[in-house]
Amino acid sequence: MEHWIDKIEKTHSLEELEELRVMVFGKKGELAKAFAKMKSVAAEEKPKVAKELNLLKQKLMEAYEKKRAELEEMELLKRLKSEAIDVSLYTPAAQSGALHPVMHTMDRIIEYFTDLNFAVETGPLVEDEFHNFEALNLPDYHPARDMQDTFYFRDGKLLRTHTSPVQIRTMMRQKPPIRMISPGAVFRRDFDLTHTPQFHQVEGLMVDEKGRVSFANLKWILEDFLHTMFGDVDVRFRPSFFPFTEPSAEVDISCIFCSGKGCRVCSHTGWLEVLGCGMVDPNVFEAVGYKDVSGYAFGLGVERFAMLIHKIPDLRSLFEGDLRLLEQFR
Ligand code: 2NM
Repeated sequence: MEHWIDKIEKTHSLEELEELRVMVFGKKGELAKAFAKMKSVAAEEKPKVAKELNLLKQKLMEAYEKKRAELEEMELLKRLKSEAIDVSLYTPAAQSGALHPVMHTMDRIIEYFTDLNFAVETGPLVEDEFHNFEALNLPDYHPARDMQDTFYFRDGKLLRTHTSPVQIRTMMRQKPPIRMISPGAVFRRDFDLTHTPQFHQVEGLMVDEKGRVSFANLKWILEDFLHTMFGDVDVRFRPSFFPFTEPSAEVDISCIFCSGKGCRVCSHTGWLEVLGCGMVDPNVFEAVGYKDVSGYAFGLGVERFAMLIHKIPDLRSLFEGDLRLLEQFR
């Protein structure tokens, strides 16, 4: 029986050890057989034989446990060694993506205004006529509400044609003062060389007690904004019309392609139109239940900004998904 201890001690793997365990300690194993033989031992010998046998069993168990711990430790070390990763190994850099130039431009615009404590508000893309049109002083006979320009659903809902409904929702939810921008996707039934049915806008709104927000404030912030975005350009405000602002203006910068001398991009005018703005029309404030306030609002198209900033000549190249365009913005 003693030779089993020797066998256990000379084992080299956990599998071998398991085989030995069954042979020695199993139901029909060596120990079981030895204990069975006790029956034929003379009565006066029994205590002595039993004692020896139990001692042997204990030694075998100890040898087994010791060997098992040893082999498990070895297996673990072997596994750690084989699974180790050499972090100094060279691998080619993983292909990294990048923001689409439109989203990168959007982020820059948002950053300018959040730095001035404007809140960023968002709203649903599927809107109703009240938030998209009526509250914005666009009566139902207004051409902008035509099926030709707006994507309508059968239930009368529509895809928002601008982000202004977010201003309406924000004003109806909060009291003045309001200082917010609404970046996001908008939709119009317009698809040609210079228009896509989906594009992106950032609009802004500032409202406070009557007399505290002026056209001069609007002029200052938009001039500062355009200098931040386009550098050292001339800025001019041209009187214009929007249903939701009075007075209204469109804002031009001197052409960044020809420095205002006149070229194909600026139709030989020397100017590029980049923004619309104005003082919020009293009818809009009435629609949202605001009294004795004044405010300015403005809106811009992000795709146009992206094209001007990066001098991308063709709108379509922004949406074709051509990696040669996108790789330039990594
Ligand atoms: C523009 C131009 C001028 C505008 C107005 C409003 C609101 F909801 F406050 F009345 N939001 N945005 C606005 C004004 C937008 O985009 C060319």
